[in-house]
Amino acid sequence: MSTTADRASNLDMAMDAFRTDLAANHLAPLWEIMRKLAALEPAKGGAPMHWSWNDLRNRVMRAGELVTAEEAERRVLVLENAQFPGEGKVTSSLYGGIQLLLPGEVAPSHRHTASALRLVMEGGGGYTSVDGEQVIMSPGDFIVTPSGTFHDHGNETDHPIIWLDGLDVFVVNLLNAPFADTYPEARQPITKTSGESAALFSSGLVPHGFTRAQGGSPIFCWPYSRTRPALDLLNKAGRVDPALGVKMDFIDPTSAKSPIPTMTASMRLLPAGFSSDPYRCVSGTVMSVVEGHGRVCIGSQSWDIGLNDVFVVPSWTWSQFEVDEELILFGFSDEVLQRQLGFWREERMDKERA
Ligand code: 1HN
Repeated sequence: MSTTADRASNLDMAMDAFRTDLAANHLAPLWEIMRKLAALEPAKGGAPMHWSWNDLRNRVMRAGELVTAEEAERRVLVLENAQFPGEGKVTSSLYGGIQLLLPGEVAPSHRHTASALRLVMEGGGGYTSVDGEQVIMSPGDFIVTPSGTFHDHGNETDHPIIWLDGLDVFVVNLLNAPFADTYPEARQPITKTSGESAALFSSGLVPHGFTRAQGGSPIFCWPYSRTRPALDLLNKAGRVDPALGVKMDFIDPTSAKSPIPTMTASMRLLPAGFSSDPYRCVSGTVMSVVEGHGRVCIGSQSWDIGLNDVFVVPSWTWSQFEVDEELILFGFSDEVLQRQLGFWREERMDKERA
């Protein structure tokens, strides 16, 4: 006579055999992996991260002694989230890196499906050429190279130029849509005057009869000399969100949308003495300090933050800021993509209740 225990062990053995048979036939029982596929809430957004500018700068300058921009194609130290070693991911969906161009160097022209955004961290006067126009870089400037546009970078100054890159390569690769090629020469031909795209599309004017067609942003640079006074004025006007401070998103003025369809980039001002309400959202965010000094708490970790430090607030992780000296923070995330897909969620904690 079979006992309950016998029946249970027979069932276990049958299930083991079934599992083996399924695996051999490229099938799997959903009931054993369902929660992995449809988690109760985000848990794999990466770890909170912080890199100090001193460490980043020293190491990227060391890379400058060991490899040229031309040899490397792009001389970049990839920001790797500790939860994704070896994957080149700064968050679960985004790529981030620190790029160096030494005096006289050119990073040769190429194009790819992935879009790139940049925040200039150190050294004015270098350029990125996009779509036949040299875009001059100054610290704090936000610059984009839309999907499929040839782009090369050059430094004809006497000082190093360093910037933060963000790319949507993992989104492109998830969809298995990557294409890339190189321009036959290191520099693409310059067919436009520097500032031409800004004058055409970014001064509250558009060429007579212009209508927005498909395609990427027609402007490539959002100068800090315009961003900074706007944040200042809005701060003085009292437009300070208790969690986010004065937060403004970069847009393509001809579409009022993010200049890159997969990534949102923002600049925010947190006033001196500000203590933010804790905030979390589903978009893991890479941030860097453009000015000022303070402290950030991300999940259970906390760091002092100062000029050009880079840190990561992972998806659905609480962050909170304490400000000593008025902070200007740059950030980029996949927010626009998640909003478009209907996935967007955010949550604020009222400090009075926290
Ligand atoms: C790229 O083209 C640049 O153009 C930087 O500066 C980083 C990372 C992966 C793929 C392409 C650039 C990149 C990249």
